Amino acid sequence: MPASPRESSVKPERMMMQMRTRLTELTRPLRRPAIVLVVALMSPYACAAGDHDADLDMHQADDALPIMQAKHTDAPVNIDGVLDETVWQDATAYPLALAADRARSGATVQEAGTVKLAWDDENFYVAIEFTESDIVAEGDEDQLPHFQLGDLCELFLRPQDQTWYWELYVTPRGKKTSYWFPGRGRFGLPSNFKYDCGLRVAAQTDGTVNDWQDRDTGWTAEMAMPIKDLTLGGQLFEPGADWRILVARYNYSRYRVERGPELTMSPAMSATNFHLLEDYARLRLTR
Ligand SMILES: [Ca+2]
Ligand SMILES: [Ca+2]
Repeated sequence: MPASPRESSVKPERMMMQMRTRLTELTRPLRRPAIVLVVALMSPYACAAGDHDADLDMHQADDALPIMQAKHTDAPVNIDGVLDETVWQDATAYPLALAADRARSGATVQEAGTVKLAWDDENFYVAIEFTESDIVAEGDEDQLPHFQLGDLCELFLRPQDQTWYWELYVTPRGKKTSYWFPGRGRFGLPSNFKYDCGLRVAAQTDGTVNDWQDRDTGWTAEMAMPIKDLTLGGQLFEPGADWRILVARYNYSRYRVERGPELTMSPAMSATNFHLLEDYARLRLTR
């Protein structure tokens, strides 16, 4: 458990701005309708219902949650944003989706993306591949509220038996941000945004960053979160450990008709609120 976050370069005015935005998100109703079950049954996610893994202490309420699998790798993962490692070729590609309430109203994903997961004895890894018409990344430092500054991949992780969770970013320019919340009820406090850890990220872009006049193709990225940071509170990070995960995307684009960025996620949530912890997928670590 990160008890003494190191100081970071977060600017107070930006911190306040992001706090207001995030608090607005949190005031949305927390709910978990049956639509989650429908999402859970869609490929490629496995579903906890019917799963008989004795290592997993399943709660009845978790049975409808999708599962996202991360396979162990013995080969090095080079965090360069290039997804040429064998582990990525073998990993399940989880598609980004809209939240279920938006999908029900007829909205469709404008620009597709996929998420892949892996782990080794040192790190938990995420690889993303996002189709992009307009790559935007106006933040040029780490530890900024990049969701207000451009395109973004956000990784959320939490141990099921605890209240705390992580929010970790990678931008198309390879910038990173690390937030840590002791619990949803302490969300928005300045200390949440001063968290520092060993997160490493890298990205590759196919297109021109911050040039709205042309049309871009996409970006890829890799994230490596040290397991020692995730397990400071005493949780295990190994097969059978009960962790929850969400990978989400902000996608700003000149070509988007609707106002503001497109928000997509894996797994699909019941509503577009990345702090709906109850909607996160169950992370299955396998060897
Ligand atoms: Ca790589
Ligand atoms: Ca974009």
